[in-house]
Amino acid sequence: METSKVKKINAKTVIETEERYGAHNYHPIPVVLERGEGVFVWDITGKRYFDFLASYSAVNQGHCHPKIIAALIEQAQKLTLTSRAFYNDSLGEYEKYITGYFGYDKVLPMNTGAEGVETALKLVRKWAYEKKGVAENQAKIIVCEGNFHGRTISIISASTDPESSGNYGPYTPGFIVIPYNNTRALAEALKDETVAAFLVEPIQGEAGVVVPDEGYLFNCFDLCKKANVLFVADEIQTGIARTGKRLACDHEDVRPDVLILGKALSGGVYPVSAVLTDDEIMLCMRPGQHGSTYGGNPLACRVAIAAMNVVIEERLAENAERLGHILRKNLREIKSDMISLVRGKGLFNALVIRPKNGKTAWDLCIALKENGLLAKPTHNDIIRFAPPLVITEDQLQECITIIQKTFAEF
Ligand code: IF1
Repeated sequence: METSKVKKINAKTVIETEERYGAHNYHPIPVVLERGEGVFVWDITGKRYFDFLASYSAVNQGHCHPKIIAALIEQAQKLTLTSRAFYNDSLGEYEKYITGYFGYDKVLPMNTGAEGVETALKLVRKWAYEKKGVAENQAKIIVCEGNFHGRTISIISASTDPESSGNYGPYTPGFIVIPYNNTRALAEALKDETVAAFLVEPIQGEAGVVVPDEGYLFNCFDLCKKANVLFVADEIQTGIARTGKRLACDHEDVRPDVLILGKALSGGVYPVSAVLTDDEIMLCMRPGQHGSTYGGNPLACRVAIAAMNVVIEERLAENAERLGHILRKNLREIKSDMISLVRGKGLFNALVIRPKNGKTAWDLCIALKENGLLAKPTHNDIIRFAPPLVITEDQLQECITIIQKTFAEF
């Protein structure tokens, strides 16, 4: 019998092929992965790594979780896409499940996080004109310095990062930018009666896991309520147990008027995002006024239900809360003049790195990779540490040892 010729590729060939035929919109850590399971990934040489990025918190449930993969396979053999021109037997069940899980009247299903954010931007504008009475085309949306909400033209129009927005103009108008973690600045901006909403990350991810002061979210929500402005939480990265609670807003008992989810909503198996809100806002969109070919497809629905069940069954929020304290305590005990700050909540953490002898966060990530742990810097000097939430205490201890060893090498 013909044995399958397993053509062993090598990393150099893979990287060169991407270089030649792919857009250069990323600068990946030089490792070529071929398999993932739980907290582990393996490269094409068979070397095993702890994944301390978890695909930017999309793989909270661990790589290739068997229950999520089983749901994918079962549905994939039945019906993957109907478009919304017709009903199907999965969407209603998913809508009931996810609105019950997060406590909202309705959900608008989309695919990527950016599409979820764009949908929320459209919703709050429509609400402003049709419910709040803002004059047509005058609605404003307040955002924070250092925000990251995605890569579309309207979303980068709100960005303060030149790398995200440079040379992509002309930009979508109607955004007011205020400092993050500053309720006085929000109070001032809310004096503008044309403001529809305040869009905020409960913890700023791309900015480097910037955790605001205790009470910030609660105070912002209260100010918005008094100003008849919608509080919109982008929990695409902070949500779904990552910070040690169901949502990061839960730490302050804040119920966002509009909740945006993505990433781990599908456990890294399939693009699924969602906007959840109540009827007064959601029903401003009527048939034909928004949509998406793949939004709410049966495959996405079955995968998302399975992924969210795993979060509950495996108590991922509790695990993230408990292990996050252990991780930050140990990171803070590392004696290294390259670590200027450790911050985070749950298993959403970051190190702020002080370069030394020309060595940077990037060099540390290369050394971590050599020692069997994958992480990636953001903004040159910050290393995000965000493993899958299924990590055990023993595995975390192994990772802490790797991190300690790596800093000792510098
Ligand atoms: C990249 C960052 C993280 C997000 C929040 C919306 C989106 C994201 C809070 C959009 C996406 C991803 C995008 C990816 C890298 C990663 C990232 F560094 F870009 F900012 F995680 F911090 N809101 N974040 O974090 O969701 O459309 O990507 O599904 O663009 O490089 P998406």
